[in-house]
Amino acid sequence: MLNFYGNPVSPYVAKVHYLLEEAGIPYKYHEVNLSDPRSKAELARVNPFGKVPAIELNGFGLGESNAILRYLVDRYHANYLYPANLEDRAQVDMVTEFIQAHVNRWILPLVWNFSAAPRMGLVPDQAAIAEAQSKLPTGLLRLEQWLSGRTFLAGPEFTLADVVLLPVLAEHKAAQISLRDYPRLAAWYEHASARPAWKKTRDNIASRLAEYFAARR
Ligand SMILES: N[C@@H](CCC(=O)N[C@@H](CS)C(=O)NCC(=O)O)C(=O)O
Repeated sequence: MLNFYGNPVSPYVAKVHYLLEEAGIPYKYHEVNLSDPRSKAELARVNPFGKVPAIELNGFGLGESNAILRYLVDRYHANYLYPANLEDRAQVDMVTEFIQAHVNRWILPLVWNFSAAPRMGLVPDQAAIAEAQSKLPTGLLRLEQWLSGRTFLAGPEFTLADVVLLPVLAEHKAAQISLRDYPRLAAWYEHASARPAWKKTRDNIASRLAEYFAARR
């Protein structure tokens, strides 16, 4: 059985969580308390970089969300998400890396500072908010342009590139981002978020988050 180490506050964890549901991979979830040294020591045995998400399968430990996603689709033969043809695969990788570096990278601090931190009684970092708000529109605009004539992010079918964006863009309201100026992206989001595996993941994360914040107030 695959062991999956996560924390409900992390959108990086949500990416792996969603892939597991999307591809129908059975797993056992372990919640990591990131402020407990014992919980982090256990995590470090699986991911030497000490971060969530992490997975362990038959003694093999792995961290870094995108590396985990690629490993899981290959290991569990979820081939529909990651084409075998080298050029098609490279396009999925290109879009995935762009999303990570120029979109998800900036949505994360907004979610944290506008939503998670206040719910945990922490003071939001205004400089991080300002930086993310200045950088994110360029990334969103490039994706908006890229989506011209496309239904999915990298090719004619739903792929890993879509998996990487969906759980993070799903936080756009928490991040105080309006999709009004990005109609193609809004249409993509509407379409992608109707997937049954995403609805299941979203509900699961919402209930874990509610418990998480209740325990910290
Ligand atoms: N690049 C990593 C980022 C993972 C990451 O930053 N995880 C955070 C939670 S969102 C974490 O584990 N923080 C705890 C720590 O750094 O001690 C990925 O894509 O998985």
